[in-house]
Amino acid sequence: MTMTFDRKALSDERLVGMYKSLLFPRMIEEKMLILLRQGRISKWFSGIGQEAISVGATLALDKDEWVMPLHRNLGVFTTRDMPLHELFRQWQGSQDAYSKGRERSFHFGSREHHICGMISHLGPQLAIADGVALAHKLRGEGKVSMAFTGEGGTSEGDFHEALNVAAVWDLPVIFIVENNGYGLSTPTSEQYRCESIVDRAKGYGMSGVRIDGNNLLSVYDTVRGVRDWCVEHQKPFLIECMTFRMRGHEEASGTKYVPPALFEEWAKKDPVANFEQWLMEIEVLDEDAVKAIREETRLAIEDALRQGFESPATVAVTEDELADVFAPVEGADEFDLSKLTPEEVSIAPEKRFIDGIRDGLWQSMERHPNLVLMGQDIALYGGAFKITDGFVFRFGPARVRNTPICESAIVGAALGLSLEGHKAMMEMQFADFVTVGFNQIVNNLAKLHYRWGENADVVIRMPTGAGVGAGPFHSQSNEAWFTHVPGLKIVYPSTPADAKGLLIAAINDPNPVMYFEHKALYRAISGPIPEAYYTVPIGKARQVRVGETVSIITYGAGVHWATAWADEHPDISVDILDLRTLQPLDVDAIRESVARTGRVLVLHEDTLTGGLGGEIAAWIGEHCFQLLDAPVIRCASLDTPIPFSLELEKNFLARSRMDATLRGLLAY
Ligand SMILES: Cc1ncc(C[n+]2csc(CCOP(=O)(O)OP(=O)(O)O)c2C)c(N)n1
Repeated sequence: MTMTFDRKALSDERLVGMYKSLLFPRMIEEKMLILLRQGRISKWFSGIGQEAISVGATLALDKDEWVMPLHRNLGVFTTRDMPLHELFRQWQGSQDAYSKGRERSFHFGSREHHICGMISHLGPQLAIADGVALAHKLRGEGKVSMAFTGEGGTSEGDFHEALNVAAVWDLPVIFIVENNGYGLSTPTSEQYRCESIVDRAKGYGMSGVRIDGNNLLSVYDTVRGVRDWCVEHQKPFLIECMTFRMRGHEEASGTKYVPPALFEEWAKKDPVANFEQWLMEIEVLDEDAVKAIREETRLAIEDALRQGFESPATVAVTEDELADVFAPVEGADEFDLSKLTPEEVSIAPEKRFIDGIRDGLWQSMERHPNLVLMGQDIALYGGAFKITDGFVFRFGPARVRNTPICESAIVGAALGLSLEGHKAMMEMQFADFVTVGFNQIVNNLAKLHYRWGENADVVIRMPTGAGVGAGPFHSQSNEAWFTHVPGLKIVYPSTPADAKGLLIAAINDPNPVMYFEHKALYRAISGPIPEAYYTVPIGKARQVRVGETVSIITYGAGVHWATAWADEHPDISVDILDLRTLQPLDVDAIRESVARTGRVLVLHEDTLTGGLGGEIAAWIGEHCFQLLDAPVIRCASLDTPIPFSLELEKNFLARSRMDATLRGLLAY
């Protein structure tokens, strides 16, 4: 035997229970390999040889502590007692499985089991654990969260961001690195230069330890001790578990690149065989008992498999597919502005656009004690645009949180907060910087509900747009990057009152909402803002003017350009529609506007090609063709990056071509 075990105070019964937990995923996997060869399941990422990590670590946590597993962590799912027949259904893509056939293998989670499903991108899992741990910390609960990564995944920026945030915020998170020697075919020598990954813990101001990942009792004892330490000291911890991947990256990809001697060496360290042998040596089990346990496990697997394969055939129902993209919104119209009494509206003082955002955020913080704000410099400094100035004094630094410069981790943390029943608002310092948080938004937040029914109660505020000579990286309009992604709601107010009401509605909505706020409007636009707490419904456009000659369908700064143009041309009857929400679009309002005029200009500050205007024009072409007297015309900004010089920027912006474009449309 190559391994030594220290049972400490574990009873015989407990040791046998742990053996069963370890054996179960191994025997399931052995069965899966047979099924794979028979073509009864598709892809399989094997964790054979690594089971002691998943099983030991999960056994060490309380059952209501969230785990963020990856593709080789079957042992997490089985140790959390997820019914095996339901797991089989998941792997077959059955409609009655956890992800209703929409996700593969381990890309799903279960709130009941406190398991958060991975996305393929690996690293994003880590920051979700930060958010969960933050929720525990805010509520003073003695709980941890635990996230897994392979050594390959530690090369991702997400690893750095998540560990750094956990350290800076003193979050009780356990980060487990399963160092199995290879990331697909890439050996550790081509993955990192440090001697061991745990050395990095020091760089984060974090404690860490490297252990034998094949020794079940080492893993269990270490993680249990670390768990208690994290709870007591309110700090994160890094554990590097040394192990080996005994099969290919996935079953179809082979192992040619692995020297055969390594397999021989690690076969001797097999976690199941060693533990089993030791239990026999110390006479907790004998050969008959082992045989009986194996037979009992085999029968349980066969039975679950039979049940799993009894699943009815998948029937695609388009309405159901579409309905699951978003979580249902309850009580959406409870505080609808249109229901305010005239007195409430009439006492509305004249305020700036920025005040609308600020008031909406302030009242939401009062209304939702579980709402947490996160962003760079948003606390004492009040944010780059001073929207949260003073918030920290009223709501405290726990709920108004400065963040390190790490957009991806903060979006991930927002999702983690949501898993634990919080609402989260993240302020992008500039909408341009969303690029470094893009993956978390479009792949994690957006797809979550459709994939496994969880909701991401997150609002991301996006200070956007040009007009202030700020150049290519502080002026972009990037809403179209997100309108294309199913699962995100996109709001874009243009008036102070809408800014407040739409922000409150976004925060009340349990789905991820991107809230675009045009920086050039912050202090340039004023209007009445009712003092009351109210919402402007998401998905409803605003008829700015009713006209007969030409429709201008627009949003954001475009609304003000259109209004100014109409004021300058009192002889032309202009119909102006402010979309307010870009996803979902208020197609009824669009149709009504087209019906009134028969001539449509779609106007936006975003660049032309691939902008939302193309989508609106296509929709009008498909649905309102007979109402049109002229082709739908788009007026958008130039297909170039946004230049810095004010002259160049003016030329870039759609507004500079608006007059000529409208004249062309009217003359058609
Ligand atoms: C962002 C991203 N890049 C590449 C991949 C493809 N890929 C999937 S798993 C994997 C190897 C991961 O290695 P490691 O983190 O060591 O985990 P292991 O598979 O060894 O358990 C790669 C390259 C991916 N899923 N996501």
